[in-house]
Amino acid sequence: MDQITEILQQALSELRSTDTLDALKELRVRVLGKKGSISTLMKGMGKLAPEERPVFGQKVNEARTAFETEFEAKKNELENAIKEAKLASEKIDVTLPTGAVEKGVLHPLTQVYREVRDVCMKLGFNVVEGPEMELDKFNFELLNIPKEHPARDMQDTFYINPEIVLRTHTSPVQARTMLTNKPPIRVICPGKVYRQDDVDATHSPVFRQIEGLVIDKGVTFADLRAMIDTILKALYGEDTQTRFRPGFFPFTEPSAEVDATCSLCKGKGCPACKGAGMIEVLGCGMVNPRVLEMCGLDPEVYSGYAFGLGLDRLSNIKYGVTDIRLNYENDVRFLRQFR
Ligand code: 2NM
Repeated sequence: MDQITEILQQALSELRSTDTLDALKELRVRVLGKKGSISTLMKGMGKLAPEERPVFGQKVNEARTAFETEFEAKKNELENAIKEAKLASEKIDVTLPTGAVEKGVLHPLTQVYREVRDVCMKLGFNVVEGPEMELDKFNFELLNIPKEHPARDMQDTFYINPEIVLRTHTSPVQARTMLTNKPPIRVICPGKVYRQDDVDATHSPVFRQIEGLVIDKGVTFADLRAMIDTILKALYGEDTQTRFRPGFFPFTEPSAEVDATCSLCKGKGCPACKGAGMIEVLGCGMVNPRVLEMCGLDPEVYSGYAFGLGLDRLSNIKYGVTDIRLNYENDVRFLRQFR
């Protein structure tokens, strides 16, 4: 009986001075394992008188339970200490200053798009989008671009099949809008358009456009002039002047090409405007009555204007960029400059 107490006290004292999980496991084997001190006690039971055995057995079991209870407590204590140490070592001070993080910038075409969109939306325009694969009917037919028009040539237009093209402008979105909405209509249609052009400094087979359309009773060329003036002043500065020259588009009559004061030299003349001080920025006109009629609107009741602008051209003029390809190459050295 004394031996049991002694062995238990010995085991418990070792347990209390153990400070690693490995040493703890090793101690457990030495005490409770097959050849452990407590197991060995049980083996010695045969030497006792039969009437002594139950008392002895019970005492050994109590010793085992006492050891196991303290063992579990010690194991928890060590595991918790390890966890605490790990948490302490992984602690992050979120208030410490960091190294400088470089922020991304909006692509110049996105910036110019948003500027034009915002000024139009303030004036009551809605943004409408449409499919990039478009029916010939919407891309050409309803816009008064007849079958023999050069724009329809395979050389200029990407055909998916004889009836479906990659849209060559966003005007088909406006034809769809006229067919499905009653005036007053005030929309801008932004998006990608496609033309079979060889890539060079001023041409890309895919580029971005915004077209605007206003239809109502009594809309005049003066309204168009005011609108174009407002957009170009918002984009290039309040001191920007505009000049309307006669032009031709099948879907507008009369049509105009618009020059703006060169934003780089403020009209003095520079390489960007070839010394002229003004530079062509967009096309526009009064919607051709034939287009109104084909799109389901009575030209005796309604009139309207439309304009179309290329975002690449507008952006390159604004920032003095001389090659359209830079807009599509995503060279960070180019993009970083639009902060
Ligand atoms: C331009 C120039 C002039 C235009 C016309 C239309 C529509 F659908 F109303 F007929 N949409 N866009 C238009 C007019 C586009 O781009 C240089």
